[in-house]
Amino acid sequence: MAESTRITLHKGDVEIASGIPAIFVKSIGAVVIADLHIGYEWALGQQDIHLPLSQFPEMLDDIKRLIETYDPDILIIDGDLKHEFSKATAQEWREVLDLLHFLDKNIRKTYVVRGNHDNFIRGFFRRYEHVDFVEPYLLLEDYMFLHGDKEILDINSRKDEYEVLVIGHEHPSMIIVDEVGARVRLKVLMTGPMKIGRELIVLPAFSPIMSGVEVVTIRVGAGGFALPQSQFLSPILRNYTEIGEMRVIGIDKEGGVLPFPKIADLL
Ligand SMILES: [Mn+2]
Repeated sequence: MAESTRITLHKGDVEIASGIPAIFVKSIGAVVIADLHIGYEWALGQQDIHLPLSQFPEMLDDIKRLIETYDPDILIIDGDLKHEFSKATAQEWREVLDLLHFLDKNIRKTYVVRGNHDNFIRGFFRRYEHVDFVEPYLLLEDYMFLHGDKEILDINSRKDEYEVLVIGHEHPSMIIVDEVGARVRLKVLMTGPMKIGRELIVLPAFSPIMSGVEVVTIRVGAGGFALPQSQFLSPILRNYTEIGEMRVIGIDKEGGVLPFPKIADLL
């Protein structure tokens, strides 16, 4: 993993971990990740796309590295802990249980915020003392953590209770094409103002095999283009932001943390 400049957001309270798609929120001692999609390989397998390896060991290693780096009191999984499971295989359920067991033993408190893929798992959480399942969002200090697949009234009606909304769901990524046509894909975190006077942070997918939505494409020396506002997955990005005003920050295991200007200035 590359060492790189640490980028901070929200008056220095949010730090971006070098190379791992996660943030650390200092005021609440929390590492925040989103979109693990455990079991995605098996869903692909149903469509006869067979990946050689499970993504799970890499995600567990990344979580261990985040714990070593930040020694967090809290881990927040901001939705889509798992993907869609067929009932045929037990492997994906085992991975979910292995992860929850590990978190229960190693972190004082884990919150799993419900994502649109997190069906049929509520019952699992009863067996863990230090892991809670919350829906539809979690409010802690200056922050609201919400998965982001749905717009909810509380974003507006409770806006005096938070300053920063943190979502996942979008899996943002960026494509850079150089003069000879080489393409690089980077996961990106998006951040910028919301029309209701709050800040938004959109986390990239924690899953190493989720390629992501191409939010912006930059052709070196020839300008770039952005996904039209109406084509974003999350209604929060579609309805509460001006996409051009959002900034993207690349997060890459080899490249580290790579800040870019706001999208309007990249085009
Ligand atoms: Mn989702």
